[in-house]
Amino acid sequence: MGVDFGEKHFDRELEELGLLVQTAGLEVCDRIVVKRKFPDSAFFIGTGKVEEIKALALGHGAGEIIFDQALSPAQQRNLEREIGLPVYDRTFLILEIFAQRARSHEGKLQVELARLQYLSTRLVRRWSHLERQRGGIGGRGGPGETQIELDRRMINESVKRVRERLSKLKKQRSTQRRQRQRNEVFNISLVGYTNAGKSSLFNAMVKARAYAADQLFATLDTTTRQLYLQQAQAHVSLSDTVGFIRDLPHGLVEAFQATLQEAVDADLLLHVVDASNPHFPEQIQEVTRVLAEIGASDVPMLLVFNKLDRIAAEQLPLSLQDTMEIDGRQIPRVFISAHSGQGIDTLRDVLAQWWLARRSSDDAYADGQDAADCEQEQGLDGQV
Ligand SMILES: Nc1nc2c(ncn2[C@@H]2O[C@H](COP(=O)(O)OP(=O)(O)OP(=O)(O)O)[C@@H](O)[C@H]2O)c(=O)[nH]1
Ligand SMILES: [Mg+2]
Repeated sequence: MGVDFGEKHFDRELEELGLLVQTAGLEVCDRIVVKRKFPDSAFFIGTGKVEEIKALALGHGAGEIIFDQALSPAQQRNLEREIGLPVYDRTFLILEIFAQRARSHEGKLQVELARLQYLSTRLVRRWSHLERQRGGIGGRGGPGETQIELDRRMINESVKRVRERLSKLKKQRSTQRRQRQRNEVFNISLVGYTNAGKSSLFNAMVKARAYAADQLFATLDTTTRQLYLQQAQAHVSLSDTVGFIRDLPHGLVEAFQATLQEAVDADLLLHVVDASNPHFPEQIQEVTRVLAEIGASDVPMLLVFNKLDRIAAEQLPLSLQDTMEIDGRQIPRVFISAHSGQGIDTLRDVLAQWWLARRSSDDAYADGQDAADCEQEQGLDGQV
């Protein structure tokens, strides 16, 4: 179910929502798109449409209704009551997928935290009918309210516990990261919209076998491998990370802070883009936005336009290496295909050049520091 509010980048075919649904292990039996000027406060859509959906769902024997947009707890509840089926929104679906996919201890904790937070915002109003039904009898604090209080407290306690465990893991992670920094290894992080081909590129570059699949959020945990740059005769570390998506639930961004921290601390971001996806400009914007949100806007970036093999001949770029402007910055760009391997050698060359330039600027900086220290010492000596 998609509601078109006339926004520029509305996904009319509900393609991405369909992929999310499949990734969650469900099947799409129908797709409905309606136009509205603004959301109805009670039902999000008009009541006529609600009836129509109800009839359609019955005809298909559908098990649930999923909205592409975020519903308020009240809208969700009203729709469920009218249609007689569970009604979910995109946020819930994304959380569900993350819960199914999480493998590592840390990943599971992060998802749990995000789900608890999502739940706690719904809880009060979910239970409000109880509050109204029974709460009035004995004045304030009827059974409904007590139930809410109890559930609330339980959730808050769980949130606290999970947070504590996560912060321990975060410390371990930062120790590992410091170790890498001490070893003076440059860190390169793959970032990008989900399904762009980050894991495929990772596998192609380091001959690893990270899970790559035509699913959204195939990767949830960070994997790091050594990457040898022949031209620079140096090793760097390359990390494959979780993908981003439009309207990434805020709770998830917060919960995945530790995983996303990898990007913030990287020396270079390889922003992988699915160049064959017609929505790629919006996807780039979304990734840039999340990077800003987590504080990674200042990390140097290289755009990697992937899936070159799927671009029609007449749309192929003139040059496989150029720059692209994002938010007023000229970002170097390389076109590749993680599948056919085209452009990967060029990417390696670009990385080696980056490494050499970075190394020499670091050396210059270090020399500068030495000189400054020297001067300072001399100055001090002079004073003494
Ligand atoms: N045609 C083509 N398909 C590709 C290419 N690179 C990746 N794919 C496909 O795109 C899909 C997603 O690839 P992944 O490597 O899992 O993408 P990802 O960015 O790691 O995705 P998430 O981990 O889900 O965020 C898979 O079906 C890949 O086989 C490419 O160069 N060409
Ligand atoms: Mg992946």
